[in-house]
Amino acid sequence: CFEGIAMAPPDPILGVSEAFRADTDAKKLNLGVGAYRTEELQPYVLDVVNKVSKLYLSNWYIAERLMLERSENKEYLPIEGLAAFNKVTAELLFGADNPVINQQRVATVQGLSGTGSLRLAAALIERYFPGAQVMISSPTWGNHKNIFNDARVPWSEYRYYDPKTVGLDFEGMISDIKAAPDGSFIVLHGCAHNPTGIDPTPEQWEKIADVIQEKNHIPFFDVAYQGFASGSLDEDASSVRLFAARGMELLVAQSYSKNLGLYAERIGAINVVCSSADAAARVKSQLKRIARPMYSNPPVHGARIVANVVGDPALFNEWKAEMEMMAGRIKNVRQKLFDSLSAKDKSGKDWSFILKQIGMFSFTGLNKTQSDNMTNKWHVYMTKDGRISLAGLSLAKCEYLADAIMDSYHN
Ligand code: PLP
Ligand code: TYF
Repeated sequence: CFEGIAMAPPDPILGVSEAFRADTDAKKLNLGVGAYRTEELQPYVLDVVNKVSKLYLSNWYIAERLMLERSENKEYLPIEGLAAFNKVTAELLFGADNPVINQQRVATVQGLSGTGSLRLAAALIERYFPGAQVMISSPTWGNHKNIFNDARVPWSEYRYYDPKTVGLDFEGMISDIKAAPDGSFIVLHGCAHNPTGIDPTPEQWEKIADVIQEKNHIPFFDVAYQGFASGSLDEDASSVRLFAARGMELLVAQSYSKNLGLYAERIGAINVVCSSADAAARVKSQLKRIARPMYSNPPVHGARIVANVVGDPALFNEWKAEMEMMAGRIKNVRQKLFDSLSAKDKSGKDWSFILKQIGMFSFTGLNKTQSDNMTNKWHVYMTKDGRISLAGLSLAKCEYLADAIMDSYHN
């Protein structure tokens, strides 16, 4: 009975890593998936995570003793997740003194990282806002479409990227959000837009909030890079806080994959800001009802790591320093790539858009044929939309990458 099932296509991002692994050339470079690497291009476990995880992982009897001291065991978590995690995650996002927190207007439920949290929110939309339109940016992280498709939530796109300037099509964005039916859900990347690396300016965020408010739309933030974009947790949350300060209802999915390097732990949350504490309690009860038949309750390990890092002032400061270090390394690589491209390109092309982009990714403006040349001739693995992950690049490889881009771009 399974004979009739066709082969599914590979994921356009994760599939790039498979192709990379199969390449035997020593020069190969994986700029496909957005995952942080060191200057030596090795995966990085944050020191703070090592410190906290060692309580559970390293030495069996020390771990056992510490867990007993902390009364930590492997019992099921409640459906909504670890209370200490849910508290700190909402506070990190909004700021501990934010009125939405003090007034208990946020329904926070631990999710299976950013993806699982988005999926819970999509199910909430499907159940309680039947027929509502979700608007996503063109382009966006490819999984957004899969998530809304599988949740049977209709979506359409608003203009975002302008290929002429390799910048933001702000007029297009505003007019498409205006044209959406009243009460649509507008998916916004809180910071470090994936895949373009292009974020609105603070003034543009205000105008976006104006239009969303005028139209009674509901902002739906995807925050996968808090602290990782600018190096500051507060600065990267400023878009979300701007909307919350206007008293708007909104949704925010959070992920700790990138900023704490907890990719495989699947730790994140969905936060729904409501207009009253009473509504927040009801929304939370419904989110739990959605989670229950999907996966029953979330895993505990990542939640404990986040709660312990944020709950300990020394570890929290250490985390912030490590995030700044990671964000700083990416900024240095960005600068070096720009310098190398500008020095090599005799055509007078302006590459400064690379410096204006923020976060892990850079949209190079390379088309599919050019991206294919990058991979086939230069062994540089990247997604076909022209995105490169600067987190997978070292200073030492910038010259090589610039040569590859020059060859692909001008030939
Ligand atoms: N949303 C965006 C825009 C992303 O780039 C990612 C990937 O990092 C995610 C959500 C969710 O990733 P995860 O499920 O690993 O938290
Ligand atoms: O865009 C990226 O590269 C990251 C990682 O299905 C990722 O967000 C990519 C694809 C995917 C899950 C995570």
